[in-house]
Amino acid sequence: MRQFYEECKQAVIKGDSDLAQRLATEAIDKKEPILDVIENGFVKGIEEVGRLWEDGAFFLPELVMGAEAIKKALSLLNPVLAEQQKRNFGKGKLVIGTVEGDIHDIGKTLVSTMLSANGFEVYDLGFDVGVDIFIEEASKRGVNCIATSALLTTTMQKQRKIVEALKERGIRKKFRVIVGGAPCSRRWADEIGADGYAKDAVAAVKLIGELIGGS
Ligand code: B12
Repeated sequence: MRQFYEECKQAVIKGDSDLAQRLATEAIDKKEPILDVIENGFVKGIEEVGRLWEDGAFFLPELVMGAEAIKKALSLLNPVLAEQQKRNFGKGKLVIGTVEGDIHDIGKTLVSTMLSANGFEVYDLGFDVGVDIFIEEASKRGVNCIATSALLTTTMQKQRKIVEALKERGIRKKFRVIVGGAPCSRRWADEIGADGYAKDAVAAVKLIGELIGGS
């Protein structure tokens, strides 16, 4: 791994927000490919924090500090990422959010940024978004897709609830429903009757482009 990416990774593992911000600024100044810096540097750091936490080597404060550090870096990098990735092949409109009970929003925001950069009209509803809010906002905004993020095995059940609620209201066919987040999979999407799953932000742009890009 490039030394610079390693430094970005370590800044997140150490939970050092100042260092993460300095490295993000350096990446911008040096016109680094921002998606690579995010995925090969900062995201590798938060994944390692997650592993250390799972192993019992880290406790909640370290998890929170790691999350703070990557969020600080991304607050600087996301706008530049949007500029670097700017393309205009998307025509679709969508709402995106992290499901109710779940406050993990780092990956969701990355997906949202990439979709906006690729020309989609994105309404980011934030995190801890209730089933009814997803459906009300999607109807109100006239979107063709509801994209949902879930990072917990408990909260991913809300993705099923969204599909069920759309069916109950007789409006399932109006929207493509996409699922994402670490515990999700193609199999999970099939099981709950969603229209698609993507493993990361790049795959999400491709998938959503295929599903609603031409509409
Ligand atoms: C950072 C983090 C936190 C931060 C979140 C900060 C924030 N604002 O997001 C904080 C510290 C707050 C946190 C809290 C908790 N966390 Co946490 N957290 C993580 C951690 C380490 C990283 C998540 C992350 O940001 N990854 C980086 C991003 C870029 O990746 P991503 O989210 O997966 O997103 C990518 C893809 O999944 C995809 N994607 C994401 N969303 C979408 C949506 C669509 C539509 C598509 C197509 C694609 C897509 O594209 C993204 C970009 O590539 C994970 C471990 C892990 N490896 O996932 C644990 C993890 C998710 N957390 C966990 C837990 C248990 C918790 C807590 C319950 C801990 C506690 N006891 O309080 C709380 C829950 C709070 C809540 N109610 O939500 C567990 C979940 C276990 C489980 N089986 O459910 C994990 C897996 C850690 C572990 N190994 O045990 N956490």
